[in-house]
Amino acid sequence: MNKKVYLGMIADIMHPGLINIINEGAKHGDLTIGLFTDKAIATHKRLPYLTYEQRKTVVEHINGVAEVVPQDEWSYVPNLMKYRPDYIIHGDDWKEGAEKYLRDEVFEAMRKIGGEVIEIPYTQGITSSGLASEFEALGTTPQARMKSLRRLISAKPIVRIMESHCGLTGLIIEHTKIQTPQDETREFDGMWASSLTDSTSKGKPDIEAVDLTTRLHDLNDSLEVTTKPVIYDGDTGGKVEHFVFTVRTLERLGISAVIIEDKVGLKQNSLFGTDAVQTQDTIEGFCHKIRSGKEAQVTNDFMIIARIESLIAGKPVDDALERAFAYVEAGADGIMIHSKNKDGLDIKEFCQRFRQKDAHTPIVAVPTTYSQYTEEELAEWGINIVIYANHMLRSAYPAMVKCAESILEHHRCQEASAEYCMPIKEILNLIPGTKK
Ligand code: SPV
Ligand code: MG
Repeated sequence: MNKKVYLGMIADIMHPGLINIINEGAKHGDLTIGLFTDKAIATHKRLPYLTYEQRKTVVEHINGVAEVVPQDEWSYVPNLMKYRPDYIIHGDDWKEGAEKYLRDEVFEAMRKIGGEVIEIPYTQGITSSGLASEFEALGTTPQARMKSLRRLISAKPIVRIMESHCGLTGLIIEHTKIQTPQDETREFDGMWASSLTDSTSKGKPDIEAVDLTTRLHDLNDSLEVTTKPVIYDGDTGGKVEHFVFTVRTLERLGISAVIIEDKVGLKQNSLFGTDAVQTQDTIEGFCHKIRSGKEAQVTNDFMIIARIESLIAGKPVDDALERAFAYVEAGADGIMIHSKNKDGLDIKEFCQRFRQKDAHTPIVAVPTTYSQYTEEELAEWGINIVIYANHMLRSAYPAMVKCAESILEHHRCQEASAEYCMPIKEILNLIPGTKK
């Protein structure tokens, strides 16, 4: 019987280095490719450009590949224990740095099953991550961007969304990354086009006074310089007759989802809670809006998420649940439950009771007031998307005010520059292409 060889790969962008390792692996026996699933990748890197099925189609047609199996964890160990290969093959680039612990685990697992680790010299001059950043620089298409939110929801325990209100905040969300000791690259998954920050950055109140055309004009600045998905804050969605046009416009631009709230009349920001008049729509009225929106959309990828304002309006969790089930029945692709309570217990109760009856419909939460909970805790309650709804603007504004006050106080900008400003050199180099 032929020996069994295992090779784990993501195989998003094929290049000669990967073909080289496949050829080397096949020399030792029947080569099984452990193809990383979106779920395995999502906690460590950005999702690949191609879906699992697309990557599988490519890989299974490469000479020397006997079989393709899913690798559902970042660690190789579960699959090694399951398939018990005689050999695992890997590039020798994992001897140092963040992947070293993966290598140690693999040696230990192969020792247990009586197999061997083959390390081959890494192909110089070309890497998947190098190609991926070149790919990223090329940008995206509306369709690829739109689809990516659904992929992220199914791949990740919780999808992390940050508010963006201009091209610069878009860039921050696109590129800010931290590396954890567990070799995990943590970054934001996408952007929230907030009505509050879109209005505030124009010096206008958050009462649907800034019209759709104006907001989309500004959103285009973020779309120009990013590839990540966008969730659009659609306020009340306006009149049903208008909402159907909004859906198509957002879809055409490659926005992944619109969230509309079940309020009628003059919309006031939810965080006023019962200090403002918050009139909720009837269940029938809002279901009609959802249904009309779903009928209007062209693709299967776009999502209409129903936002429930019961807790904001001082009503009980029971009211929110009754609405949630009705909205899902009407076709909503997700539920956003909002509250301004500080303890978050109403949200937790809602999620747990909702999940008893509905295991799959994505739940979105905006923990502006109950910010003490970590993403892991929110995911535990059953939440799929967390939105940090206003943090880019709220962090920038106090810094700008301090800078302005400092100049007034000192009659010059030396102190302000030193304390509140980034160095000139940094701003000149911030945007690629500034210097020709
Ligand atoms: C927004 O960001 O505009 C929202 C969330 O709708 S909240 O401000 O909490 O209502
Ligand atoms: Mg809003």
